[in-house]
Amino acid sequence: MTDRKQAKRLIYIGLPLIVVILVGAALSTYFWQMRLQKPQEINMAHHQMSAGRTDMAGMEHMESMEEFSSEDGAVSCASITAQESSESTRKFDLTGTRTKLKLDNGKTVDAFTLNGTTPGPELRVTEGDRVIVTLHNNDIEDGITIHWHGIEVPCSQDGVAGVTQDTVRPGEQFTYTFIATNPGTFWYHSHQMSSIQVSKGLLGALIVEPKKRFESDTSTSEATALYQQLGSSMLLNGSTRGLAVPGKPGEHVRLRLINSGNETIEFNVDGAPYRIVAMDGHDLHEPGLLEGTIVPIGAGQRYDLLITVPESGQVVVSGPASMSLPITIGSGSQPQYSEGGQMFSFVDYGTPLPNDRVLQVKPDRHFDLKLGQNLFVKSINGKSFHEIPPMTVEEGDQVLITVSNEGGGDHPFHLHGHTFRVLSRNGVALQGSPVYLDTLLTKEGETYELYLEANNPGLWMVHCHNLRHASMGMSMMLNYEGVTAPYRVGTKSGNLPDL
Ligand SMILES: [Cu+2]
Repeated sequence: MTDRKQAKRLIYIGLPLIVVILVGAALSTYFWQMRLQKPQEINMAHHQMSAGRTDMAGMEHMESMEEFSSEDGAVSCASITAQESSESTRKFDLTGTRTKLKLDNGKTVDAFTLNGTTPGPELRVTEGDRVIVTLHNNDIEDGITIHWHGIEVPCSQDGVAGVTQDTVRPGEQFTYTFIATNPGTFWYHSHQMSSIQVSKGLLGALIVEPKKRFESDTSTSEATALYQQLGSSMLLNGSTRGLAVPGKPGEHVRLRLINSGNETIEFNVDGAPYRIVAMDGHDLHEPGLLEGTIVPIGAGQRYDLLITVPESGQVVVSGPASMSLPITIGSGSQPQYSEGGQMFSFVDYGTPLPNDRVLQVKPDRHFDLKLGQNLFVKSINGKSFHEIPPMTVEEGDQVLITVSNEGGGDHPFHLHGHTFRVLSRNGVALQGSPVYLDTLLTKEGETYELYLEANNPGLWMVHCHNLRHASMGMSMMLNYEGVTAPYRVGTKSGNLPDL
């Protein structure tokens, strides 16, 4: 046989073989993912036991596994509720409904609304208030829940289907009670089939006003700007047309930017220098003036900007040109649009606190989380969904978590029930203001060290807030020893928090 003939034969036999192998591998991965994503029944408090795994990331206290397997003295998440308080009570009702929604650009979308709109109503309370929200489900078949993103609620009020409650079926209701302990910009959204239900509209802003204003807070007015992806449309406060914020020259406007979508949004601010006064609802210490700096806000994150309306005209805050949802503050002439600029970094923004006790803390437990991807799944330490062993802690632990983004795009790392402190980025300690977050935007190749105090016993989800990534496997648990889950995730209960 000539070489040519041989080569031809190789192609005829080899090529189809390779295609068959590749298709086979793809399909089996796909079905593996489906199986993982839709298990029949999983106990999120115990899943490392049923999986027979003890190879917890960085876990040094193996003896605790045995403790954990016995239920003696165990506490149910359902019994961990809000403390009594004499503070004032604020009550709200939210009703979820399926609808065909007509947007102000003429498009009609299949949406889920809360009280008839998406976003749902902005809930505004005061620091210390006892907040009572009754969620009703009109006709959303898969059931719905509400998670209070960034609020340190008691376990039973966290709104995660199959972990802290059952999904609320059509005709049913569920009442959430929590104390709004920390003033700031927060939001709420469904945590049943979150990647579907959030993109269909089950979300809204939650603003906790401070009881007493800090002297450093010089704002004279404020506005909320909630960005969301609804179907193929990008909305700002429910509109496709941008937002006009009134403001007289010299006024200090606190602009609460909320990114409820799945992608990072990079904001330009033109027309005046500004300060970033808070991130994820936590004020920064002595934030400096910024100009020509791009502000990247990851999915789930909130940034509060303080902008002084200039004498001559407007300030324009805008995302990428393709999004075309500008916020204009003040009247008068439009500023020139500046493209490019330096990316904002919190590593050296603001000033450190004089006596920062967190820097003296010696962590009791250390976890190492590598966010990445393999074939069709997004993974943490190479595993996906409930195959990822949980981080297990005890109340009172000082916990250090190292998070690395090893690929697959931006991963906004979100932790329920806690606020964490960012200690370092790529091995460099933060030099400016302390930064406390509930959602950390990680870019490919970055490594962060986070510190948290285990002070809120419960079962807490930890996941990427690109909810599509969460639905593809980048979702795990931070569990307290001795806390049990009375609910189950899976097709049997219909509780599918991250689908
Ligand atoms: Cu991600």
